[in-house]
This record gives sequence, structure tokens and C-alpha cells, in this order.
Amino acid sequence: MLLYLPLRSPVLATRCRAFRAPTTPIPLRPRPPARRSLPLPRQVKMAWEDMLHDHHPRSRQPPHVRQVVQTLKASVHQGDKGLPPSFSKNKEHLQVVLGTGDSPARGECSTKIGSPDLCGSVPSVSFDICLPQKARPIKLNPSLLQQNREKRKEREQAKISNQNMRLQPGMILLKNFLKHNDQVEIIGQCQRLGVGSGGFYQPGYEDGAKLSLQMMCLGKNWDPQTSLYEDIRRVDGTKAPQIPLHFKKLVEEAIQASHALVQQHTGSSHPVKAELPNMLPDLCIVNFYSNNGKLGLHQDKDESRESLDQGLPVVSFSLGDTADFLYGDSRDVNKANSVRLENGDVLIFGGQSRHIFHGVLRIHPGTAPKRLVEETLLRPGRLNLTFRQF
Ligand SMILES: O=C(O)CCC(=O)C(=O)O
Repeated sequence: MLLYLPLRSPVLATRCRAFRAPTTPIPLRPRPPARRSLPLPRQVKMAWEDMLHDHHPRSRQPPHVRQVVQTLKASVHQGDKGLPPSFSKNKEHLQVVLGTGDSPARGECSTKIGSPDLCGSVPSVSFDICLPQKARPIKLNPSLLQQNREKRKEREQAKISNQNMRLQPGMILLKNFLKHNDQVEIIGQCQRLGVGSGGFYQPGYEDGAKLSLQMMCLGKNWDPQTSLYEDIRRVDGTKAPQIPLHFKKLVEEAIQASHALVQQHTGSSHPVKAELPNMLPDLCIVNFYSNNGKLGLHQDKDESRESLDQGLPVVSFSLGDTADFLYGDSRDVNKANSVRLENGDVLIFGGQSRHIFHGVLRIHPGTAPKRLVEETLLRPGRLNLTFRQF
């Protein structure tokens, strides 16, 4: 905000100039960041320059460039003030931050300007959930000792799957359900889809506030601003990629495993599908949380009336770092229960748990299995996929 003051206060700036010794360099205007590994596209550059010349008439600009200016200005203004701690998924309560905590590292992103005709032109930045290949450390063959250690770890992980839990009616946690090869496959697919059209972006609202995560939707796009599922993403005019068949298969298997667990808990005459109905996913929201990512308490209630009324479950896959997941009957964080979601875990909430308030309180950095990170180059953080049926 050092940059910002002189522009907001032209009178002050003039006075300073009048009283300073002539040799003192006067910071008349801020400069764009000095270290840039990619040239800024022309429109973004124009927008940046326009922001610096706030007081100049903007009528020469087309509306889509004006919108970029507004977005940039919003980040400068609000980045300083801080934001209310939470907003909803329908704007009021999703945890949001401004700034680039979740943005790709410098030099690892590509900036694209969306089509102004389709979307009103907010620039989107493609995000790669994996580090570039060149960052991959040279891998030596593991020693026998290391191999044994890894095998032991895997055996211990397998035991964890016996810790499956029925957290409450309709809410099942399957520990370490996704096997290593499935995890590698999911991360690979999400990476490929995520850097393509309709891939990861940092979603936000018209006032410039952003969610503190990167998001990609499969099947249809979910828009935080409108709370609607749509064919075309409003911010850049792209279509959501399809849900890979392999993902659907894993969802089906997870629901079957949950039914078995419900049966175990409730006895043989209990109709398991009444507690946890079946679901055929046609929507998936993929979130990537970096170390400081979070998501405020909210309900998932933008699916169709029939889907919600029938309590068709949300199936959630967790990969990478561990998260503290909150859930409860109200939006009050202090009254919420907390459960750790670790790499490979699948959480299912349907039936009478379909409308729980839930969110992600924090990510535990460095908790992802080393082997998975080495193999996939997944960035530090957590990948979450939530499948739903519209
Ligand atoms: O990341 C998670 O575990 C939860 C994601 C979520 O609540 C959502 O996408 O609606």
C-alpha cells in the first residue's frame, strides 16, 4: 500500500514535492513488480497502468479492460484492509482471502484473458497442481532398508482402513480407501485437466473477494457468485471437462463399501439405502488447497431439488496433505465436530447428513506421503474432489 497512498492523495503528494529537497527522489508513481518471468499480456498491462492513473478518464477503454482494472484495484484495496473471516458458498459464508496465497509461483503460470464477449472478461490463470518436471529431484534407487521401511508403512496404512467410521447416520468415513495407484491416477488426471480449458482457477466474487483455494469443476461448472451449476463458466467462457470414468467407478465402490459399513452398524434388517442412498455422479468440484487454504462452514445445496430431497450423498476424496474437516448442524464453528481427513480417505455424507454444515479449518503442511509426492510431484497442499448428482 506504499504504492497506493500518493495516488489517493494528490494534494499530499504535491505538498511533499514542494517541501522536499530537490535531490530527494520522489516516488511519484509505483512500478509494476520488477521480477517478472513472463511478459504481461497487453490487456493486463493496460489495466495495471490504468490503475496507476486512477484519476485519468477511462472512457477510451473497452468495458472488459475496465473490469480487469476493477479486479486489480479491488485486490489492492482489500488486500490491506483484510476481509470478514467468512462468507457463504452463496457468498455469505465461504472463507475467502484476497491476494495470491494460492496462486501459482511466479513463472509457473500462464495468463489468459477470457473472451470478453462470453464472460465480461475476468482474466483467469491456469494452475498446475504439480510442480514442474525440472524441479523433480534426481531419484536414486531406494536401498533395501528403505524399501522395507516403505512396505512396513504400507502395511500400517492398510490396517488404518479398519478404522472406517460411521460418524453419524448417513455420514461415513472410509480410511485410506483410495489405493496408491488410484491416488497417482487421480492426481495425474486432475493435473492434466486442471491446466487445460475449464481447468483450475481461483474463484471469487464480483467485488474482487476470492476463495482461498483453486477450483475446477467437472461435468458442469459451479459458480460461487450465482450459486448455479452452468454449462459455460461465466468468468472465462470455458466448458467443464467430463468426469473421468475411473473416478465414477471409485465413487461407486466407495458407496458400496459405505453400505457394508452401515449394515455392520445397524444390523441385517436395516435398509441401508434408506440411510445412504445410491448416487451416480454427474458433477464434481475439485479443490486444491495450498498450505494456508481453507473453506468456511457451508451447506451443499445447489444441486437439484430432487437430489437434495432424496439425500443423494456427496462423496469426497482427499489426497495429499491432511485437513481438519469441520461438520455440524449449524454454521457455528465453536459447535462443529472435527475429523482429520488424510491422504486416501473418502468421506460420504448423504441421507439425513446431506445438509450438514461443513468446511475445512486448516491444512497440515508436509503430511502427504513422501512416496506419493515424489511420484506425482503434487505441490504442497491438499487435493479434494467432491462428487454429486445434480
Ligand atoms: O475440501 C473438502 O473436504 C470439502 C470441500 C467442500 O466442502 C465443497 O467443495 O463443497
